Amino acid sequence: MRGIYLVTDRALCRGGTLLEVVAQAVKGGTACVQLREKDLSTRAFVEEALAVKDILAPYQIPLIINDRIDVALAAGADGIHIGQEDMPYTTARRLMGPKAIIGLSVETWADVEASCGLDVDYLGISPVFATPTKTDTKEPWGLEGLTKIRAFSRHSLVAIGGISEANAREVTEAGADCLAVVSAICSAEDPAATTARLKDIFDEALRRRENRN
Ligand code: TZP
Ligand code: MG
Repeated sequence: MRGIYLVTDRALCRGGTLLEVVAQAVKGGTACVQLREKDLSTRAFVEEALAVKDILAPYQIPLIINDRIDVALAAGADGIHIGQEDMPYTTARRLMGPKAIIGLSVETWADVEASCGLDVDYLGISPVFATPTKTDTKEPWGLEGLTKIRAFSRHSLVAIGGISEANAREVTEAGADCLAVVSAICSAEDPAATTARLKDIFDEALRRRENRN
């Protein structure tokens, strides 16, 4: 999985409803969508996940559910994203099965080391930059931290936190396989155009990175 990774936040959706923002991000070329709902009822979350799955399925874009394995299973999502205080990885893998995509946030170097022996599908590098979208974060990794993790880890890296068109190139050059974005897409006036521009920046920077290596 490589490219732009939309993480939703319904409160930040300005250019339309959450479903409209997802559809726009698909039009713009997002590679993945994660539904992240902290306040929705279980029933509404499952309904939303099914509706988003209908939008993504024709394009084979994976649907990831943040934290809620019950919702992921109920909706037949492609995977889940877990943090350090969510379900332990091995339990999540047992519940989700061998084919599921499972992403794990790493917030400290100890988290990175502990992830070495896990067959997670990607690490969420959280946060790369400080962001008003999530304030209960640990110290941002910065580009230096991301570079260090890239050199150390065999896993795919999904960078998250404060990513926008202004820094997408350097985050990609530092080693991100995906740029996970909340506000830059959800709050954009034109989420499709913003996604497409982020994707262009990512693709170009990835080409450069691969030529360099
Ligand atoms: N996890 C770490 S930072 C973050 C999450 C969910 C929020 C990122 O939001 P934004 O608006 O892309 O900075
Ligand atoms: Mg979580």
